[in-house]
Amino acid sequence: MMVKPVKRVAAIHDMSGFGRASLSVVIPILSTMKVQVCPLPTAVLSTHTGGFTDYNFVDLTDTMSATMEHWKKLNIDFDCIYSGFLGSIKQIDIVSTFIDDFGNKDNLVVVDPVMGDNGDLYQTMDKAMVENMKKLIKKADIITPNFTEAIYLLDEEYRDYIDEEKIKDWLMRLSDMGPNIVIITSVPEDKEHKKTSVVAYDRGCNRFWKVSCQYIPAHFPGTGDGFTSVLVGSLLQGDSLPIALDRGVQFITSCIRASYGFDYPEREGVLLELVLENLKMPVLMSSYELLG
Ligand code: PXL
Repeated sequence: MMVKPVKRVAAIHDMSGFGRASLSVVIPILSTMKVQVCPLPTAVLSTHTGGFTDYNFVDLTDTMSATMEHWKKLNIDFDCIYSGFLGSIKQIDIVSTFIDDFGNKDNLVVVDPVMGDNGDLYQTMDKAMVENMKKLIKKADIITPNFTEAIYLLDEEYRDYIDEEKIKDWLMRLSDMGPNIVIITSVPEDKEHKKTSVVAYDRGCNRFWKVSCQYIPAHFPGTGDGFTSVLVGSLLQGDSLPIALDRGVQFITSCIRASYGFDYPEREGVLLELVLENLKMPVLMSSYELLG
C-alpha cells in the first residue's frame, strides 16, 4: 500500500488577497500543523468583504468542477473535506457534489457555514444562500457556525445574551439538521459581555463542551477561519474534540492579544504571522468544561 506521510485536506474557500481571511489563513495554519492543504478556490478577491468596499471579486464557480474531475481521475483521497466562504448557490451545490464524490466513512467533512457576523449577513450573502447552506450542513460531520450564523440557520431572532439551557437546545437542533458535531463560536455568555465562549455538542456521546474566553472589545475578520483551521488540524493530529476546541480558542486568543496592542485597522485581521509558531507547542493548560 502506498504510504501517505501526512494528512491531506481539500480546502474549499476563497482566496482573499488582503485582510487575512479564508485561504490566506487556512493554508499557513494547517501547513504549520503538518497537514497538506489542497485548495479548491471558490473565488479570488482583492480583499475580504468585511470592512472593505469596491473589492475585486473573480468568481471561480465554472472552474471548480473541472478541478474536481481532475482530482477524481487522479484518485486523490482526502482525510478531510473542509469548506468555508462560498460565493453562490451553484458553489454550494458543487461542494455538495464534492462531498458525495470524495466523502467516505473514514474522512471528516467539516462545513464552516460562513455567512455573517455580529448579527448581520456579509455583503455577498442573502436569504437564498442561507436556505441552501441549511441543505449543505446535512452532509457535514462537523459544522462551526458563529453565533450569528447559528441564528440564521435556526431562524432565530438575534439576541445579545444566551443562557446555557437555550444554547444547548440550539446545539441539539442544529445537530438534528444533520451534523454529528456542532460547534458554535462567539457565544455571548453574560449580559455584561465580559465573556464569550465556544460551545459544542457531540451527538455520538451526547456530551456538551464549553471553552470560555475573556472578551476583548475588538472584531477582527478571519478569526473564524483561523479557529476552524486549528480545530481541523488538531482533530487530524488525533486530538479529542474538547482538546481541539481548547487549541482553537487558545490560538485565536493569542492572535487577538498579539494584535490588540497595536494601532492598525482591525479589518486587516489578526497578526497571524507573530504567533503561528505557537501551533507547534503542546497544549500546556487546558480549560474546557463539560456542561451537565
Ligand atoms: O472570514 C470569512 C470570510 C471569507 N471570505 C470572504 C469574506 C469573509 C468574511 O468577511 O468576506 C471573502
